[in-house]
Amino acid sequence: MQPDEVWGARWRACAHPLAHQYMESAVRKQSLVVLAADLPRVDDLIELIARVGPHVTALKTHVDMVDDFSMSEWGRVIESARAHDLMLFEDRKFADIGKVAQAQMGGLYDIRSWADVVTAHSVSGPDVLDGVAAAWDGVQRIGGILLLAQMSSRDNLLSEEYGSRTIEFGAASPHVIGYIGNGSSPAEIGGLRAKAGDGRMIWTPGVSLTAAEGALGQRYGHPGDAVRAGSDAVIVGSGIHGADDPKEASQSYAEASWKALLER
Ligand code: 6AU
Repeated sequence: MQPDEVWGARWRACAHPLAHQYMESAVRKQSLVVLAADLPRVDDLIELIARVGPHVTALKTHVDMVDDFSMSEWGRVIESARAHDLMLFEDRKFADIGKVAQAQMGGLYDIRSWADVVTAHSVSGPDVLDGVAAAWDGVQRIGGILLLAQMSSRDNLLSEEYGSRTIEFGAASPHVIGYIGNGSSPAEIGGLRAKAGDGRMIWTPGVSLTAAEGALGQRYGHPGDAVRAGSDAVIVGSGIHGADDPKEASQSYAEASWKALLER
């Protein structure tokens, strides 16, 4: 199967090379699953990648929650992700002025040197996007930004108007590959898709095959419903790393997401 047959207008309208890299990888693996690897130890991260790597397309990290972080230990995570053909996605949620976001891409974690994709909030205005991109530029790398247009957590403040303004920023920036949408609500995803058009992806956390609610206000919807409503990637954390058999769980999420893509 070729990516343009499977992805249709999304493949043709998304211009960013990393959007195509993601869509190709999803076709190779028959999976739209992004692993939210929210674990605090490098060895556990590497073990999880070894188990589920064949069934997921990207590794989403929160590098600042890793207890035993050092750049050399992190190198092992990067190496094992690359060995499993996973894009590296640091969910840093940059939200400061452009100059500070640029500096924060460096620092202790040196995110600019290894992340292919990062998240940003639009609350500070569009310059955060240029700050992040300037940091990648400084190390001669290209990366893509996902802007948070919606969130999955209950009572969040990202209103419909905020989402629309966020899409305006995203449409105007070549660095934005897509938006984070609320995976727990197919109606919200559908609304976001109508505004975002085919030229940007939507990646959705807040999905589970088994739970309707998570800890501390997290909400969940079915991954298949999210994809049918217009999501291009389902971000799954607890549903995989918290399962008795993470490999089997990753296969189930991959199947549900892939089947839904072929149906839409
Ligand atoms: O599947 P879970 O609930 O265990 O994990 C969900 C993951 C976490 C969150 O940091 C992230 O998805 N997330 C995000 C983003 C940007 O990925 C946005 C959001 O609104 N809700 C959310 O849970 O790693």
